[in-house]
Amino acid sequence: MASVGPAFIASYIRGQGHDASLLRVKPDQEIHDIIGGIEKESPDILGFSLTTRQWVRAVSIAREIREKLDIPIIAGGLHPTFAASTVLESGAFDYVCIGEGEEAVCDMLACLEKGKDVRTTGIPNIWVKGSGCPVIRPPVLIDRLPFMARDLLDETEGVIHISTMRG
Ligand code: B12
Repeated sequence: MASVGPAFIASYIRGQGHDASLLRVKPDQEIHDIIGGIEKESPDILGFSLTTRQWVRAVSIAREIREKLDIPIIAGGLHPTFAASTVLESGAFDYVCIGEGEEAVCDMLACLEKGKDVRTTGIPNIWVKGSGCPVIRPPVLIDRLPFMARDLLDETEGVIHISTMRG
């Protein structure tokens, strides 16, 4: 399944001068292999894109990553949107993105880049562990968004993506 949400975020943040890469975790992938893949990219921040059925495994992977790597982790996608406080209470994630992530992630990266505290800055859609629910942005105007970064999706066959809903 193509990771449409992350590919849209990647395209948007690349347009603002950031780098982005995608690590697709396979169903039977060992934790040391996952961590090796992260170390290879050496990111400043790690994001998990999650639906509810991915949650149980994702939280255990995030906990193992925390033990081995000192890196902030943000969770986004449908499950963190529907169950933000549960995701933060798990202790495995520093931030949750509620709803659409393009502008929220970009604002967050700008904040971290300036060495500012995301909690006190108050970024709409970004819930920081231990603080209150953030202000939620109105849906983005999709015509203003660049199309998703298809190079991340590792598609080997001709594929056409059609998304009939978002936001
Ligand atoms: C298209 C779609 C599908 C397509 C997926 C095609 C594909 N290539 O991905 C198909 C038809 C295959 C499908 C299948 C299923 N789907 Co579906 N699907 C959708 C739908 C309609 C749109 C998803 C989408 O692409 N949106 C567009 C992108 C751009 O938005 P997005 O993914 O939400 O990402 C944004 C934000 O969430 C956020 N974000 C996402 N990831 C991250 C990560 C980080 C770090 C951050 C900061 C932010 C962030 O930023 C993104 C950009 O703004 C949603 C409903 C909806 N309106 O969201 C249901 C939905 C996601 N599906 C759902 C379900 C249940 C399923 C199935 C399990 C159904 C089934 N029983 O088989 C399967 C699972 C398939 C799988 N292998 O995972 C549920 C998930 C519920 C939940 N709590 O998790 C939803 C929400 C529908 C519903 N209301 O029940 N689905």
